[in-house]
Amino acid sequence: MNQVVVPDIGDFKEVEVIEVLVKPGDAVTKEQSLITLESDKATMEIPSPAAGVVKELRVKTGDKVSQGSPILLLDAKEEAKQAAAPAPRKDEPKKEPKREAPAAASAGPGAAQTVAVPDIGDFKEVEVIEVLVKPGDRIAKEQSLVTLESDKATMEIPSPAAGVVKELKIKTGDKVSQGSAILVLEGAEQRAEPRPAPKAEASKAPATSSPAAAATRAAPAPAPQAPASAPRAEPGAKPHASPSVRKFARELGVDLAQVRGSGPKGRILHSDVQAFVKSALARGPGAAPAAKGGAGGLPFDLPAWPDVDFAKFGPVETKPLARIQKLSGPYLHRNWISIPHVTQCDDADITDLEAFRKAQTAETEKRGFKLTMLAFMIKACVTALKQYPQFNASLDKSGENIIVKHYYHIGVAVDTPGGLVVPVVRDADHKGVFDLAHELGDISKVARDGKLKPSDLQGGTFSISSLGGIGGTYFTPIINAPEVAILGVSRSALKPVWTGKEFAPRLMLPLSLSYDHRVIDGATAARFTTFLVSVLSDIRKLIL
Ligand code: CAO
Repeated sequence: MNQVVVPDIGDFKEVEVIEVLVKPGDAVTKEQSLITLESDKATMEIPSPAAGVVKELRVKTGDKVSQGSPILLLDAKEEAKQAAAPAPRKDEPKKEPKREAPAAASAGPGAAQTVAVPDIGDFKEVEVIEVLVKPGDRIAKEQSLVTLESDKATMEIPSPAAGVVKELKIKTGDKVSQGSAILVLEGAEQRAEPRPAPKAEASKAPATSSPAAAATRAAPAPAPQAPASAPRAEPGAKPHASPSVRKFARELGVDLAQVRGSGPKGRILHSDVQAFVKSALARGPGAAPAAKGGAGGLPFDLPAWPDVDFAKFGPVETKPLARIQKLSGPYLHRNWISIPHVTQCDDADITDLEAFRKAQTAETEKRGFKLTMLAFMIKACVTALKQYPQFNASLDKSGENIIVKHYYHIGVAVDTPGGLVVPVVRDADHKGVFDLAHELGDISKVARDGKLKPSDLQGGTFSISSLGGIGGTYFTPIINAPEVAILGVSRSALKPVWTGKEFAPRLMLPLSLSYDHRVIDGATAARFTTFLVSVLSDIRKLIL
């Protein structure tokens, strides 16, 4: 069992633990980050000196640690132990001489001096991720000049003196090592003073008290430390995140400036980046890379969702969404935002159909079910789908082919106390209007009782959403992907209709057909609704 301790972290003492990245029972690999430390100039992840299993944590978030402070107990793997013993740190001899602050090439007040990268421990060829000053800037001593980042540490390099930036010698993306020139500083008021060297024994200190640990590199000795009061180059402008979180964000293309940090002092945690990506995906393809076959990205970022404290304006109450709303919300949102919807509206003259339906009601009531308009709608839709098969289809995953289905499973939106559900009436083309009415009655009861099985909701080829029993005229139903169209049915009303000779009172049924414009052209949609209207207006066509 090895006790892993904080290795040589240069001049840093009493540095805050801002994240503990492992927990007891975790199997860790060699070099895996264990904790993140942060001072005002550097963020460092302390890597594991060996592979093994975490037995016990010896630190928690908020603790202050220095070199030698225990981090955790590690049950190191055998091979790690063997690899361990001899090697002292590679740069050990180099660390013996006194470490100096960023070097000044020339001395004397007022003279121009070249500021170079100071001793940054083991790090070589470290990427410049931000240049925090520009030529002409008047800077204070200890003001941060550039930010360097490796996969384990982010470091800001402070200015060794006050002065005016004459010339930059590096740019973002450059790779630098100790001694690389950063900039030329003019009118420097004082020469940089040598910084105290790390104690000789400090540079030899193993990262753990076990031999295994000695083999691993210590965490970087970060840039010379500024006093706590030192001004930051751009106060508050830089998002606070550890190197691994920055790397994670970079891999996902996330701009950390847009991420809200939930860690101490607003620090952005791994989970914050995950939550940001999740919400960006839920917001749709404009906010995150689109899935293949999706609508593609927008050329701009959507603004963040407003975070309003409503209680400031009046009394409020917070209630959770219903379970079905929580489940279906993201799908509705995805469908709405990723399918280019167009809604084609029309009115069907159902005067004769309604008379026929009413004439049958006595008979069907005797048989124990209600003959609703919806049963006729299903029948009429199947007839129209057969005439226009592209409405009974889906786009394949590539988005390049249409899969036309030769079965007719019609989804029917049902309003239940728990939320909206869409059970599917299977093989509607093989069923008569009475059968459909019977089945509709049964399935909407099962839905309202919350007893639908997952299979009752699957396999739909086209959907109908009827608000006719409630009211309203037209609306825009959301396509139930991967279907490509949905018919909205509103409340019928008696309207004066011109017959060619006179206005006659006719019962008109408002229809709203939403269709996926990637698959269906506007002209085809208008033909579909015109055909549907003609079928509903002349019930003889239903049996054709
Ligand atoms: N025009 C005029 N009256 C209509 C009508 C229409 N288009 N459709 C139904 N009605 C009448 C019925 O005749 C019935 O009248 P009576 O009580 O006098 O017989 C009454 O409205 C209620 O009908 P219903 O709702 O019981 O039956 P239905 O077959 O029309 O609908 C169902 C069944 C399950 C679709 C329906 O109950 C329902 O849940 N609708 C809501 C669907 C929904 O929420 N869609 C929105 C999706 S988008 O959020």
